Amino acid sequence: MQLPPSATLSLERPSHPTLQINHPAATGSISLFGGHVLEWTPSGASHPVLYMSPDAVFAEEKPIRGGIPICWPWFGPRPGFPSHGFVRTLLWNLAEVSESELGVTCRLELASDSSTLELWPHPFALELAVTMGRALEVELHMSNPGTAHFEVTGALHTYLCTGAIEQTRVIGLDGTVYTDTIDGNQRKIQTGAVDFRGEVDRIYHSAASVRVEDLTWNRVLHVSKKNSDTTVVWNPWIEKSQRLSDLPDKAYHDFLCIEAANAGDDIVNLGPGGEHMLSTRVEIL
Ligand code: TA6
Repeated sequence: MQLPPSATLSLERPSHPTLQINHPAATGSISLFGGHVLEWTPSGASHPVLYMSPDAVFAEEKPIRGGIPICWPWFGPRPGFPSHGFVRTLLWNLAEVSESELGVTCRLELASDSSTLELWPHPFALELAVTMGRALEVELHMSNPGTAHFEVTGALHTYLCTGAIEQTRVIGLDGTVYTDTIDGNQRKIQTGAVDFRGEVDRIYHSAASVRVEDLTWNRVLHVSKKNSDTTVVWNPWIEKSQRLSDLPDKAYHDFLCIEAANAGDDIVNLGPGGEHMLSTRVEIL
């Protein structure tokens, strides 16, 4: 495939062919393994926007800890099956890379095959469209080429860098009902900004965009989305950071996840020929 001047394909990790983007508007990288946006930093930014664990494992079968994992065709744990589905540990095809003065757009594709049908008995076709420029836009297009309907949940599980989680808060969810997955899945109502004084793992029932205010780096991120009625906010805090082998013990301090999701009862039902697009957009204000 002919790549534009701002894109190169690195085979430094043979199992994870990686598109390196170096454009006047932004730098970044996308792994074909997992269809996984690894890095994105707009020009002039003082710090990267996406967090990547220094202990992330780049091996087949292992999800990458950081960037934007694609959770599909289910969000969350499923006994006997991989957590967050299986597409984040499959090799996607690079379909197209184009660039303009505004940035670079990459399209990756993944379709069902005999191995996926053993895991999940439905034909599917996915396309991931990633645009890296002054903003980061990620669209997951999903379609049902089969003859029977299917239901999916999923998320664009975005890891965002912070200068200090204790000095970071999320604005835009005040008054929103959320499911607190670390407190018996109780439904609660958010009061004011979301701040972090312990593990946070919540499914907010909201279609709204949010602002992530980072007082340490004096930076505000705007995170918006389309076709998503649930936003997952996660920080593992101390104990879970220590428990996750692909996260340094103190990594909780350095990131939070703001995930554009179709999770919980925000289920997507696709009939034969049906399509759905879930997207997220991140920008430094
Ligand atoms: O982001 C919410 C969540 O479901 C958390 O419960 C935590 O498990 C996180 O995803 C990471 O999941 P992973 O399977 O990537 O370790």
